[in-house]
Amino acid sequence: PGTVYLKDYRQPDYLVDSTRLRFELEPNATLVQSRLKVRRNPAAGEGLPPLKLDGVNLELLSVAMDGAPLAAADFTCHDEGLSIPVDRAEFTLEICNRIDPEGNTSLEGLYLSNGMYCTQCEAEGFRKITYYPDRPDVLSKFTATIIAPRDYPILLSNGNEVERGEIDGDRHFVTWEDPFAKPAYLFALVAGRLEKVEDRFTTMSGREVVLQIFTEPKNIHKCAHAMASLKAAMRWDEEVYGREYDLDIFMIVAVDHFNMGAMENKGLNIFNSACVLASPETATDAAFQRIESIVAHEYFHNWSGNRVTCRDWFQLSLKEGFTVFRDAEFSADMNSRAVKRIEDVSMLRTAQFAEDAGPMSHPVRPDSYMEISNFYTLTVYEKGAEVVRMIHTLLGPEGFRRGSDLYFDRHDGSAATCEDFIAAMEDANGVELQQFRRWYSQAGTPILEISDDYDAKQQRYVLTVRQSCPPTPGQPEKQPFHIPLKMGLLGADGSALPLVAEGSSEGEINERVLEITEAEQSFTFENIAEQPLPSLLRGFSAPVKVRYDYTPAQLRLLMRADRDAFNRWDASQRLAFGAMAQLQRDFRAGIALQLSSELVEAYRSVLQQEGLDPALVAEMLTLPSAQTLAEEAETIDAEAIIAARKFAEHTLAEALYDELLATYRRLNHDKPYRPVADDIAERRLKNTALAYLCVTERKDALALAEAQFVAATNMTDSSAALAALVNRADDQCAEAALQSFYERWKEDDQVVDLWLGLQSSSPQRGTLGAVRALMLHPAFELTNPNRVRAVLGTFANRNFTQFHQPDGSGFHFLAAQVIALDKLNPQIAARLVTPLTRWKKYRTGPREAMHAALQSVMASGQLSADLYEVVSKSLK
Ligand code: DPP
Ligand code: ZN
Repeated sequence: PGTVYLKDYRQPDYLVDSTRLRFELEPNATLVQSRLKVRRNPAAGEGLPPLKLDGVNLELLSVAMDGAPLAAADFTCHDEGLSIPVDRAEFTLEICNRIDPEGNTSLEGLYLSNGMYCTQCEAEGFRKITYYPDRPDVLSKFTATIIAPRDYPILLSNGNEVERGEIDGDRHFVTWEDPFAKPAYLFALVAGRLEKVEDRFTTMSGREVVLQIFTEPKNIHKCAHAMASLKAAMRWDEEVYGREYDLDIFMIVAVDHFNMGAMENKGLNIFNSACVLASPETATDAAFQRIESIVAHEYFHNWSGNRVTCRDWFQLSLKEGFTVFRDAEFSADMNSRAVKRIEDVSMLRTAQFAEDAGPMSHPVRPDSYMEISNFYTLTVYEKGAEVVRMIHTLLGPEGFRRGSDLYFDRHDGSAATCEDFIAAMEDANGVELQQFRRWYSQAGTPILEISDDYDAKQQRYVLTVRQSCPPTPGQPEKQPFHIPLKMGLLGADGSALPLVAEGSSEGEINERVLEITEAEQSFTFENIAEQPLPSLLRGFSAPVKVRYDYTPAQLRLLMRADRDAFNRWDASQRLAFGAMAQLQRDFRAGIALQLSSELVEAYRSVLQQEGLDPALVAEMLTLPSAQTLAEEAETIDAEAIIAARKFAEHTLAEALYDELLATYRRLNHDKPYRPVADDIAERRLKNTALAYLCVTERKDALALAEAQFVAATNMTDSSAALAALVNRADDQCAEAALQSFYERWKEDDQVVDLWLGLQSSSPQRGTLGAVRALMLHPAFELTNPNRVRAVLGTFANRNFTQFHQPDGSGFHFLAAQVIALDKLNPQIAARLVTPLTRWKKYRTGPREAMHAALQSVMASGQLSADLYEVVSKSLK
């Protein structure tokens, strides 16, 4: 496969003013007809170059220009599309082709999912439907007529329904017209036997919008939460960004077979069932919150993505980073802000930092790709959102809003770049963000090494910050970043010290954003009456690593007293990190393990401290995951990480048993289920306590889990109890619980996914055997990405203990599955191989075994472009 470079971007030679599509749906032979009004792009240069259309896996039937059929000799048809000679500046092109939705297991283009037709066109799926300039900077007005047998009563596409009727007795049709010009990746079509729930929303200008959610009939009772989330998101976008919805109808469809979480097609969002369907009996708190954020995310794309789209796929973060930032702020406003931030940062630090340090490391705006699907990454999404958040921090909320207003105004109805976004932020605020742009072009996680000096006599405190960034593929040297470092200073009693920068005339302030722009920089604070304790990078104000030598006592003070809830949690993580690092060293040195008493006592204080948000307590009591420890390690010693973590968990559980039990009892009350922040927080702490109690494998602890499992009336409590049993109880007891759970829920796809994932994530010996058995279970399908993620994704990414078995069996098992999957669904195969790509960071032993597993994938035959890119870059 070839490589595409950002530097090679050229404007499209031709524009498509309108696109008329006609589909005759048949499972193996769907007929697609298109009529395109094509015009030479005046901005693209002189002359009339050939018209190039993308097309993959299509059976071409005919092409006509201005009504005249073209003979095969009049144009070129190859594996990736058509090239048609052109002799006029404007013309109508008519194309007819055939496709096979049933045979399409890649889930890109038009395919069948449980008998329902649906589409996924981002990024380059439209070319699997018909020949077209499949690039985001070609915007066109679409009309689509869908013809289907009448046992597909629901026929949907983007925009407004304009016509419907009967055809030859047993078929019917519906025509949809989208008044907004859009690129092909936002096109959508759905056909099936679906039911809907309907609601209404009145926009801020008083227009009424019909809201509809479509599902298979069996899931119709699971739409209420998504509907409520949608309405909340619509209101929020009006209030916070001044953005109003623009069509008269907004539709969501739930689909079982889906590669992504969801897709923001104009007016017709298509969702992975798992990201839209929920009921208290079947969905966990985490699922409720995920649905709220994804429904909002896709809705927010209507402005940040659809009204203003991307010029080319290198600009993907323009819409994704910005929209993730928008949905994160929405979720923070709907729930606990601190906890949302902690969850996002945990994920970023664990998975995005690892990506940024691995062979696929790329800037937020990549310079090149072989297969764009591989760049729907944590870097583009999550780090991209952090970059937008830093702009928000630097400009403040009002300044940021001025910038976003200008951005939407300037670029509405067009395709923009990351550069356009920053320029709008600059112009709206009269500031200059030249150096800040490096966040878009330089890969890697910057490191801040911070030291300080206090002069008691002068009452002067100096903070010195040195920044660096490790080399990444193709970028050996980095220029300094522009980094907002939010910080404060604490006195010995934990009080906030007033900060006055050198020469400042500001009044008393307790928090500052230091702007780091140089490789080394010092900041001086005057009139500091005592030796201060710095609270650094509050709220995780930049996606960087901070190195500062805190003592355990200082960390405990921050945990107890910092005003910034995020940094209280972060201090708990640093303390745990230190303790676990010591355990890992001792394990390797063959010294008997002993857990730092500072950590035990810090956790005890957290459990005893009154008035804390229970969700924050739960987060503070959660040890850094094995994956997080691995990311932080210079060389990953999986065995030592597993041993250290296991020992720390056991020691904490035993030492704090009474406090944990008291916490559990206090929170284990019957309350009608509501997925609201306060209740979610209580359940989270209760179930964290239960998991710890069960780590001891004491009979009375396991009895609590069994009792909760039997009594639970919501999926959060039920699955937490089941997980505690599966992870800790003897096989018989766990098996019985798993069986009864499956019997009860086997008809429910979302619960079955959860059931599969619970088993794949168990750290118990023998899980690989269990995973193999699960793949033979009737519920498992290799063609269903949710099943693959539940069983294989969970095993490889969330079961550090079993995946890293010293004999390498986990690695070879994963390689074999990736090879099989690549034949069916390349996108998912390329995702699944990720854990093996980190082989270079491992200690010798696992390192060679992972490398061999990866080589076996490479040697297995013809790989898809998706998988080839990831594997070949990782073997380099
Ligand atoms: N559907 C994916 C998302 O919303 C890609 N646009 O992030
Ligand atoms: Zn998105």
